[in-house]
Amino acid sequence: MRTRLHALQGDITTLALDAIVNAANNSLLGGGGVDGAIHRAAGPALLQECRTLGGCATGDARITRGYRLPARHVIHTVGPVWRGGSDGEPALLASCYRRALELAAAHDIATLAFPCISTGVYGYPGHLAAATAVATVSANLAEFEGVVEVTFCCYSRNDLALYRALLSEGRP
Ligand code: AR6
Repeated sequence: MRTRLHALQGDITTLALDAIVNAANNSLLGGGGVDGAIHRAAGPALLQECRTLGGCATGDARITRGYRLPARHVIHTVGPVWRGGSDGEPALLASCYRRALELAAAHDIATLAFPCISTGVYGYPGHLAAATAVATVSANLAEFEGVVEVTFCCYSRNDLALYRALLSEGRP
């Protein structure tokens, strides 16, 4: 079977896919990191649409158009703040990936890229977050046949190495 999971290093705002995922906060009204980069690249109409959504719970996701981005849609999800790992963080992070895939499938999105959710300002250790990301997407992809290709878009070389190792371990 064709591999449906990939990792690359780069700026997620440059990817011309059906959707990119944003690591947002509960307000969905923008912020720093990848959220700031996505809002800058999409232009002010993205913020206008986000204002109509009424925020988003941690572990949940919302979808908007992509506006000036090369991606057609943005799926905004809110990762957990890392508080040591025993405050439900792994389940909440897994829920971000799962909910984003559900929304993608519901909107006929075939190609989708994730950033390393929660691993910046929110402090989630990169290796733990990568393991949860790969395990969750791998476990759920069979259910969403329309989602043909998932890209893990790593900003750092270190994250790319983590994902490459996890993805090649999963191959026969
Ligand atoms: N493309 C891909 N990945 C990126 C980019 C980019 N252009 N820019 C940063 N990253 P963060 P969080 C990576 O802090 O930890 C915001 O203020 C970055 O290297 O963006 O979920 C929100 O509004 C890291 O690996 O998100 C929230 O308040 C990853 O994206 C809060 O930060 C996530 O880092 C969310 O924190």
